[in-house]
Formats: sequence, structure tokens, C-alpha cells
Amino acid sequence: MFEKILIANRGEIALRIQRACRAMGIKTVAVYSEADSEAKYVKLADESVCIGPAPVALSYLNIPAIISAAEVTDAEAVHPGYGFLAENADFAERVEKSGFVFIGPRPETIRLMGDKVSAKNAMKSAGVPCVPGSDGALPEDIDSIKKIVREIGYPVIIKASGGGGGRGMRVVHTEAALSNAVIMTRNEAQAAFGNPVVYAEKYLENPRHIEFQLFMDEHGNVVHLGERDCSMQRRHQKILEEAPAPGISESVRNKIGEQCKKACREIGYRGAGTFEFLYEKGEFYFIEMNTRIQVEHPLTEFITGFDLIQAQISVAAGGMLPFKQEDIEFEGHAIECRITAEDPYKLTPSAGRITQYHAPGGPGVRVDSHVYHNYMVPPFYDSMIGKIITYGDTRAQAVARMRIALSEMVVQGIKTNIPLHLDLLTDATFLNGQFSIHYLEHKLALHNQQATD
Ligand code: MV4
Repeated sequence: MFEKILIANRGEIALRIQRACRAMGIKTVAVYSEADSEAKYVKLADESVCIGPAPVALSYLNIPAIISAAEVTDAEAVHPGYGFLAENADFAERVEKSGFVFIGPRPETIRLMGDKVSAKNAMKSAGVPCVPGSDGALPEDIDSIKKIVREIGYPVIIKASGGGGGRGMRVVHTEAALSNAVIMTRNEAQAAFGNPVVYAEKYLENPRHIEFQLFMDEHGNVVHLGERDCSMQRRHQKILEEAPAPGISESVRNKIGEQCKKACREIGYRGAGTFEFLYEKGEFYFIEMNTRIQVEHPLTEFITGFDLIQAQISVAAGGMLPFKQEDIEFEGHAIECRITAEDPYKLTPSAGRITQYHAPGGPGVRVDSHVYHNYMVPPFYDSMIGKIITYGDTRAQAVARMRIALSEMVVQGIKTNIPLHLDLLTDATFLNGQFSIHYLEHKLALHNQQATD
């Protein structure tokens, strides 16, 4: 096992990784920007290294500074968390070339999945169901494109191969709009990702977003840890997630889970990975694979009882997966509310000092947060200040515990989205579990319209 791990991230996930290391008897190195120098998790780490000024390009994305920090502290491995450099294949490669272990998949795997056309090809050939669409990249000539799209049938969505997570896409309803949409998406993709390749898919009008958690070690062991429903989102930012996904039967879960396991074996996957699907009219369609630990991993920890960060570390050290498929039972229901420093309905950022803070607790309540009384929320980073995750025997119990937890929570001095969460937890559509990826945006639009009436 490693003696010392460098945590190349900030905020709640940096603290979460630090806790897993402590549980495993591993020393930690925190890296931080000048804006995070006072954060308590930085002081709690065994060692800490300032890697640059507040802007992310100069600190949390500063690859040479992070590698130097690993060198001077003599760390053995680097945990990238999520966001920042977590899915940067060049970073993973430079970490490994410098003699450290990257806690994640091999750089080639990150590259393969970062290119959405090659990811979809790999999944299709492994037998994972994908959204019907163009066979890989769209050609140059517009007549050939028209022919391909006519066969898919309108509406279609044009996506950038270098995009993902909602960046670089356009919905097209008619052939008249096709040429422009392809040109615009290509140009934006070239500018944003340095890659003009685009592909086309049938546009699913009202899907749910359901993702499967996979894990594989270097000894060929692979498991699925069930699914999470992440449909409650706005502008590609998830707000509230849950596991299991309402209405998914055990047989469907195991069928899709087994397909994902087969794909992991075929690509020689390593560590934690998430298969993102759109789910509509009883069918799953693969869209993307995430090669990192995700924000919502505690949901899976609650319903399976396993510590996914510890499992990542064990697998990265060359160990066997600490669980077999037959050990994994899905029990109960978990809900996660992401608490953000934002105006709850306009969702504009609200950085500043937290003048009063009280965290909830009690049975089945988990709080993953790095903030505290008098903490200064810096304006430079993501607005998430923490997550509340509740667990219950049933969905209704998890919901009830979440309502109580949110009502106990006190965060003053900044605005938070707690009122929006409390509103959602009594929303009839949320409670019946029949919501698509568009539900929250419609609800917010309605609320904001009524506010101006
Ligand atoms: C789609 C889609 C409908 N049809 N693909 C957005 C993020 C990226 N991961 C894929 N996305 C979508 N792809 C087809 N063929 C709708 C979305 C989409 C979406 C997906 C998941 C979660 C939230 C979303 C919000 C808007 C659009």
C-alpha cells in the first residue's frame, strides 16, 4: 500500500479523499491555491504545498506545479478527484512518466473515452446499447450528411467528438437547418477542443439521465454497483441525485450492469468508471463514459455499504477489488442534495463569508463538506459548498430524512440553494419519480415567471 498520496483537488472532495487516506493509514499531501490557504482541510493534511495564485489555470490546472509538489513531498500516488485534471490524459501520463501512480484509469483509456466518437465505437462493439446515429464522424460533404441524417430521422442532435458533459451540441429539427448547425458545431468544436469532428444522434426528447457505477482491478475482476438517477439538473449542473433510479427493476439493472462489465473487460478498464445513459420509454442508450470518481459517489456507498475512494486507492496500488459481484447487495434508498452558494432560483453565484454555520445530523444523514463557521467561500471556483446525502429503507424515508436535514441546516452570510431543495422535496413530480432531464428547468422557468408577474 502507498505511504503517502497527493490530493490534486480542493473543497469537499479533497477532504473526502483525505478521510479515506486516514482510514487506510496513508499520509496526505494537500495542494492549494493562494485563495484556499486558510481552508481547514489544508491544515488537516499531513503536509501542504501552495501551487499558485487563485485562478485555476495557475494552480489546480498547473501540471508542473502539481508534479513538483509530489516530488518535493515524496508522495507515491496522485488522486485527481473530479473536475480539474481528473480526465486529462496528458496529466495522467505526466504523473506516470514522473514515477508516480495516477489513481484512475490508464492514460490511453482516458483518451479513448474523452473522444466521444471512439468511446461510442468501443461501447457499440462491446454490445452496450447506444443512441441510434451516424456510424462515427460525419463526413465533410453536406449531401452525404443529409443522407445519413434522413436515415436517422429528425430531430437529431449534432455533437462534438471532443465535447461531452453538455458542451458542443445542437438540436436540429429540419433538413433546412442542418447545414448551418453542422458548420456552427464544427467551428465551435475546433475553437473549444481543437477538434472539428462531429457526429449525429437521434434526439431523444424527454429522457431520464441514469448512470451505472463500474469498478475494475488489474487482475480482471470487474463489478457493477448499480445505478443513480441524475435527471434533476439545470444547465448540465446536477442539483439532486438518487439511487437506485426509481422504477428500474433488479433484472434490468443486472442486464445493463453486465453489459457495462463486458465493456470494461474489452477496454481493459482500471478503477472507478461511470457509464452515462439516457433512459426513455423503457430503453437505455449509452452516451458517454466518465473515467473519474463522481460527485454523487456517496449514493452508491450508502446503498452498497462500500467505500469507493478506498477501493480506488486499493486498485491503484495493484490490489484486488475489495468486493465481488456476489457480495454486492443493493439495500434501501439514498438521495443527495448538492448545496451551492447561489441564489436558489436565479442560480447566480453568491461567494463570501459564512457568518453562521450549522450542519445537520442524525440517523442516515451524511454531510460531505469542507466549509465551517467563518469560512470564506472564494469566488474563483465551483459554487458547491457541500453535499447532504440521506439514506432510508425506502425512498419515502430518505426523502423525509432529507427534509429534516435541510431544515436543520444553517448557512448564513451567503445565499444557498437550500430553499430550492426544500421546494423540490415536496414537489409532486419529484415525489412520484416521473421526471425527465428537462423537469427542473421547466419548474425554475415557471417560478421565475410567476415572480415577475
Ligand atoms: C442527448 C440528449 C438527447 N438525445 N443525446 C447533454 C450532456 C451530454 N452528456 C449529453 N447530453 C444530451 N445528449 C441525445 N441523443 C440530451 C442531452 C441532454 C442532457 C443529458 C443528460 C443530462 C442533462 C441533459 C440536459 C440537456 C440535454
